[in-house]
Amino acid sequence: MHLTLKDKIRLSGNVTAVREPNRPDVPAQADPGVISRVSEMLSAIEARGLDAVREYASELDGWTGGTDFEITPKAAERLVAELPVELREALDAGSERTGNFARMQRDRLSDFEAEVVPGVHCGQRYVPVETVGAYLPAGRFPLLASAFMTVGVARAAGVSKVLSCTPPSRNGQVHPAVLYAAQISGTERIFALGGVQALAAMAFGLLDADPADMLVGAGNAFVAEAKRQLHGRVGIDVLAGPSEVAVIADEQANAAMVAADLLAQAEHGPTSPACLVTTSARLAADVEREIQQQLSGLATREVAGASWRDWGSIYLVDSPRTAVEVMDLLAPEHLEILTEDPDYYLQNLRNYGSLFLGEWSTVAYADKGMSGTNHVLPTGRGARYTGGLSVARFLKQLTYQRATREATEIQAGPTVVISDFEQMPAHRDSAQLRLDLVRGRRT
Ligand code: HSO
Ligand code: ZN
Repeated sequence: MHLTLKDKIRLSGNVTAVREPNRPDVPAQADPGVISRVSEMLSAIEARGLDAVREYASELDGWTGGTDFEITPKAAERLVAELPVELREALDAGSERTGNFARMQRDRLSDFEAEVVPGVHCGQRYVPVETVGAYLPAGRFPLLASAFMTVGVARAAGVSKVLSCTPPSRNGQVHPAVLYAAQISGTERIFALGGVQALAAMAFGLLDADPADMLVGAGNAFVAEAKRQLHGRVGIDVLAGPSEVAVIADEQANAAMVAADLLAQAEHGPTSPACLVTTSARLAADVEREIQQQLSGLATREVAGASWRDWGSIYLVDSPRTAVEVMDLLAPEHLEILTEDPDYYLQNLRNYGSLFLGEWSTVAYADKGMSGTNHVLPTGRGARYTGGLSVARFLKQLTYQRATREATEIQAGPTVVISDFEQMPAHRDSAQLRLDLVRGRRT
């Protein structure tokens, strides 16, 4: 996340780069090798079905079983029993909170019918998608709360069938905590299947379950590319790149807090951008120092350190207004406001995935499901045109209309005129027929 020259020209105030990434922004397009590999895999799976799925699973995940990837209820019970009670309780809390917020959002999406011109009624209904396939990653970090955000929110929307896939570990089982999180979120079935082969199997209906109408859940670059290529054929949530964080902080912010929150997202992977925008030169220097200090004690310092070194940025701005302009250009996935008047930012910012107001809100809470908002959010400036995953994504906003005989004049006349102009006689006829009937020229 950094400001290009073009961005800087668009700003009305002054900005000074205290530190800029030494790498360019992550390209929006996947690399051509990934694109062609994914397309090859999807074609092979579509042509050869489960046999191809099994071959990829054994090549990529060391799968030694057959073509039945489902975790049986018995195996699931055994795996879940291994988990510490404390972890289960924490997951229960996150799942419940995320579900509650999603249900509150659901209750605020309303169906309606209204008379738009005399005799013509239009309406909208929210209808849930029927079958959702959730991908639950278990790579470097299992990101347990992802099940709440995908499976759980789909359920809150009223989706009746949710199946989940998560990559198998070397013994052919799945991560017990991922399994538990998926179960409490309301998945019906869970399969030990990872990556592109998992998404393809769900989309093509190869898993002895209905084909998924929609695929959700984050994963690596291959998973994101598979969703991109399947999009249209199925619905998707968002195309997520590396996790990002940005912070707006002023003179009074706690530098240790700012540093900790920047590092929390830098920890995700060696290409996770973190950006501080501040009105205080002193704070900028303090945060840089704090980051180096905290890094030295961090078990994930290699990843987080690489991220900060290559993708970290700090900008000094002349005013809160410039800070808003900068952030609206960067459109970060997560944005924390550690300033005196956070509400100023709530009222003025337009582009972010999720906003964290004041020092007692932090991204880590939301990441683990503790605030209740969804953590599946747009990255790579995607927040310019979309919000994140929410209950609304699983609900199709459907419309309908009904008209009275008396409303024929209102609709048919102009339809005839437009159809004639477009030279579409069949359209004209369907309007004219009704007009003739109403005018008694035809019976
Ligand atoms: N920051 C990630 C979500 C997450 N992090 C879950 C940790 N656990 C993407 O928003
Ligand atoms: Zn995170």
